[in-house]
This record gives sequence, structure tokens and C-alpha cells, in this order.
Amino acid sequence: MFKKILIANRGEIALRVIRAAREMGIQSVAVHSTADSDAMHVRMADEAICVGPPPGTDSYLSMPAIISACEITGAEAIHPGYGFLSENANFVQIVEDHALKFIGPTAEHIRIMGDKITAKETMKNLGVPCVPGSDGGVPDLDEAYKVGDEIGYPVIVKATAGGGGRGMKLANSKAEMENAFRTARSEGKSAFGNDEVYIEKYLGTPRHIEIQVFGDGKGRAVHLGERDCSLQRRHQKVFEEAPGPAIDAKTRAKIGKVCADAVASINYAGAGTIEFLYENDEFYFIEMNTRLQVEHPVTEAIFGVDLVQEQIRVAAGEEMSFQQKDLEVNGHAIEVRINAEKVPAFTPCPGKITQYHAPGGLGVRMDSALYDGYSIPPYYDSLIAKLIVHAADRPTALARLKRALGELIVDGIDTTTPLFDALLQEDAVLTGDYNIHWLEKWLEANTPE
Ligand code: MV4
Repeated sequence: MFKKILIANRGEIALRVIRAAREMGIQSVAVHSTADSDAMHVRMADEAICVGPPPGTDSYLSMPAIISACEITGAEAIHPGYGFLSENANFVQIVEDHALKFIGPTAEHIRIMGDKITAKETMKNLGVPCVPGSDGGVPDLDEAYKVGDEIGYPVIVKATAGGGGRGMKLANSKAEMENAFRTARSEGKSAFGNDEVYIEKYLGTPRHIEIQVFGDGKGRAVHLGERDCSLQRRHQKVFEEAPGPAIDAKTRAKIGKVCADAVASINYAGAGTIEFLYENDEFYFIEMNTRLQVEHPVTEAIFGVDLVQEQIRVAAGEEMSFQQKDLEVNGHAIEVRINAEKVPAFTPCPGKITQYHAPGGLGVRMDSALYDGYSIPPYYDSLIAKLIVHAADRPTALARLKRALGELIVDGIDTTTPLFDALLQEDAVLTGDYNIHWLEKWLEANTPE
């Protein structure tokens, strides 16, 4: 096992990894920018090293600075958390070239899944159900029209390098194809330096269901059920739950096995998430994320596992600590993402926390790097806390969430907690009857001029 690992991240996820490492007797090294000298991850790690000025590109994303920090501190492996360098195949290659271990999948798997066309082709060949659409890339408008006629409108044109909803354009009819095709192409080019696009049948009211998988890199893999992450605003998840309110045990076992078998057959290593749109009882693959996700705690809660410790184990060449038969759903978990933002406009709201009190009690987990007197810097993501509740069933989890939100105190700045107080009054949230458009529509209907 590693003696020391470096965490190439900040905030709550850096704490998450430090805690996992400490329980395993592994020393942790925090890296930080000059804006984060007082950050909790710096205080909590065994060692900390400054890697540059505040902009991410000059510190948390600086590969030479991160590699140097490993060499100076003697860290043997790097946990990237999520975001930053977590899905950068070139970084993984550089880490390995320096005889360090990347705690995550191989550069090749990251590269395959980072390109949506090769990801979809790979998954399709492995028997994973995909959205009907073009066979790979669509080189020109003539070909786009052909695909549109074949699969029928509406269709969606997607940039192969896209993400976060960028480089994605809807065409409701043939008349809209030219604009959708050209816009998706040019957004792909400008945002990602890649103008390759593909086309899919547009699904009108699906849920976003994602399957958690975990592989040992040697041909064995398991699934840990699904998360329903349909409640999103501008492609940012705000509320996630497991199990999915629309998924029963039989459905879970079936799609789960397809996913586990798929990643086992490519020797996938570590944590991965296979994203689907789910409509009329059918799954349609859209993307795979080759990292630990923000919402992983809801899966940990219902399966009673530590996904970060498992990532570290597999990266160190040890066996996975669980097999499929050990993994059973227990109860229901919900996560809400608390951001330093002022509703209703969701304006970023950095500043000094004058009073902080985290909720607690049975079935409550607060993953946050906040503390009394901490100043949230303006340079990074506005996620400041994840509140995760776990209970025997969904109604009890909802009651627990309401109770825990009532205990939370974050004074000095605005946060998105009022959004959750309001959502917990909504029938669709209480019954689980929502899809990917529900939250945006609700916000539109409930936002003052
Ligand atoms: C789609 C879709 C409908 N049909 N693909 C949005 C970002 C990217 N992850 C995939 N996205 C979508 N792909 C087809 N064929 C609708 C969306 C979509 C969406 C998906 C998941 C969660 C929220 C969403 C909000 C708007 C659109």
C-alpha cells in the first residue's frame, strides 16, 4: 500500500480523500494556491505545499507544479478528485512517466470516454443500449440530412468533445438542421478545438440515470446501482438520489449487469459512471465519466462502501474489497448541493463565513470544507457543501433532509439552501415524479421578474 498520496484538488473533495487516506494509515499531501493558504484541506492534510497563484490554470491545473510537489514530498500517487485534472489523459501519461501512480483509470480509457463518439461506439460494441442516431461522426450537412430522414425529427446534434451542455443543438425539423449542424460544429471548434459532431434522436422527457461501476483493472467489475440526477439547472446537478425513484430491483440488476460486464471486458480500473437517459422504461447511453463524481456519497450510503478507499486500494494493486454478491441496496439517500450563490439568479456569492454550524444526527453526512471565519475565495467553483441524508425509505430521507437543512447555519454569505426548502414543498419532488426539464420549468414559474 502507498505510504503517502498527494491530492490534486481543493475544497470538500480534498477533505474526502484526506479522510479516506488517514483511515488507511496513508499520509496525505495537500496542494494549494496562494488564495487557499487558509483553506481547510491545507489544515487537515499531513503536509501542504503551495503550487501557484489563484487561477486554476496556474496552480491546481499546473501539471509541472503538481508533479514537482510529488517529487518534493515523496508522494507515490495522486488522487485528482473531480474536475481539474481528473479526466485529463495527458496528465495521466505524465504521472506514469514520472513513476507515480494515478488513482483512477488508464490514460487510454480516459481518452476513449472523453470523445463521445468513440465512447458511444465502444459501449455499443459492448452491448450497452445507446440512443439511436448516426453511426459515428457526421462529416457534412448532406450526411446530416440523411441521418435526420432515417431516424426522424426531432434530432440533437452533439459535439464529440462537448460537455456541460455546450456544443449541443436541437433540430425539430429538417428546416432547423442546417443551423443546428453548423452551430454545434462551431461551438465544438471554439470551446474544445474539435469540430466533429454526431447526431441522435432527441428524447423529450427523459430522466438522467447514471450507473456507478467499479473495476479492478484486471477484468473484474461490479455495479453499485443507479443515481437519479434529473434535477439540474443549466447542466449543473442540484439534487441527487439513490436508488432512483423510477427504478426497481429487477431493472437495476439488468442494466447494472450490462454496465459491469462492459467495463470488466475492457479491464477498466477504479470508479466510473455510465450516464443514461431513461424514458418509457428504456435506457439510452449518453456518456461515461471516468472519475469519482460529486454525488458519489448517495451510493456509498445505500451500499455501505467507501469508494475513495476502494480507488486507492485498486490503484495500489490490491484486490477490490467487495464482489457483486456483497452489494445490496439499503434504504434511500439524497444529496443536495449547497452553493455560495444568491437565489433566484444563482449569482456567485463569495465572502467571509461569520457563523457556521453543520447539521448532524442519525443518517446525516455533511461533506464541506467550511469553518467559522473562513473566507470563500472568488476564483473557484461555488460548491461549498454537500448535505447527504440516509434513511430506511424515501419519505423518511426527505423528512431527514428537511430536518437537517433546518439545523444548518451558514451566515455572512448567501447560499442555495432556500431553494431546497422550497423544493421540499413540491409534490413532484416529494413523489419523485420529475424529469430533466422539471427544475428549469419550476424555476421559470417561480422566479420573480
Ligand atoms: C440528450 C437529450 C435528449 N436527447 N440527448 C445534456 C448534456 C449532456 N450530458 C447530454 N444532454 C442531453 N442529451 C438526446 N439524444 C437531453 C439532454 C439534456 C439533459 C440531459 C441530462 C440532464 C439534464 C439535461 C438537460 C437538458 C438536456
